[in-house]
Amino acid sequence: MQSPLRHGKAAIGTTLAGGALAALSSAPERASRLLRHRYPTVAVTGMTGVGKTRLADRLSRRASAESGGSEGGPEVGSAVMERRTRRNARLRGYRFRVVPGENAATRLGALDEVFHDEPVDGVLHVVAWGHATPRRTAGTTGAALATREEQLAAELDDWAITAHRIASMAVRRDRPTWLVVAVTKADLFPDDVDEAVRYYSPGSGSPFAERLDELRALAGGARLSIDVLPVCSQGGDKRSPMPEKACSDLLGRLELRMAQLSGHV
Ligand SMILES: Nc1nc2c(ncn2[C@@H]2O[C@H](COP(=O)(O)OP(=O)(O)OP(=O)(O)O)[C@@H](O)[C@H]2O)c(=O)[nH]1
Ligand SMILES: [Mg+2]
Repeated sequence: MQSPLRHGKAAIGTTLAGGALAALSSAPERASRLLRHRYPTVAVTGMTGVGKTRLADRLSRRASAESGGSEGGPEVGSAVMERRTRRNARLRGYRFRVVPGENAATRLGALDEVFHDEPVDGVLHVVAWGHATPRRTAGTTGAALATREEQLAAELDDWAITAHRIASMAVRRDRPTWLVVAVTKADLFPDDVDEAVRYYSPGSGSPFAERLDELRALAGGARLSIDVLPVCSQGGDKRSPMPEKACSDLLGRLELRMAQLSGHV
């Protein structure tokens, strides 16, 4: 027969072990909450050739391969999801997840990952007003050609898919999601930047805006914030209408807005 004393000791031992175990198992959760707070995850989406890899590389201060994405080439683009981390001096930043464009076999899995399996905190959807670099389907040869109208139509198809994913992620969670539409390659249409921004803005009546309005209605205004900002990842020389300095300024505005949305400032 056990003495009451021994019984009591055993009970204390169990409680202590239980407490230590609980502390151990909640530590990773606390760490991941802190990580999310300081380094929110950002999905970078958009059609192939639009400039996602370039922009994510600029935002994370990473040198890009001369043309095309770091992992892909100028003709086929990225093959897999790219991960980039931006750290600032105050131990804050972002974890970018660049979803490859529609010519990558891994695209659907990457979309599932960022919008379902490990839902991101914010979305940077990249568009280029029909100036996406035409890319041939992986595994085929010959130059890819596409008119601006065709690229705008392809961009719209891509946006319909992504907007749907954003809506279903936003309605499933209790905290708000942010979306920034980055209108990149502004150096290619320096005189039409305002018009391009209008095309992508909520309520402007364009086909893109109609889908954006639908998304907002589906997700609910309080659950989803939407910004539209022009940007460029590479500027021209000093005398060009969009020199490097102007591009850096636009990038700075985008970074400031992302910092506000993430509670970094
Ligand atoms: N002029 C100009 N060209 C750009 C800009 N950003 C990207 N590009 C060019 O556009 C092409 C496509 O850019 P990427 O960043 O590789 O495009 P992506 O969206 O990652 O494409 P996928 O990986 O296929 O999905 C590259 O040749 C870039 O050099 C920009 O701001 N201005
Ligand atoms: Mg890419």
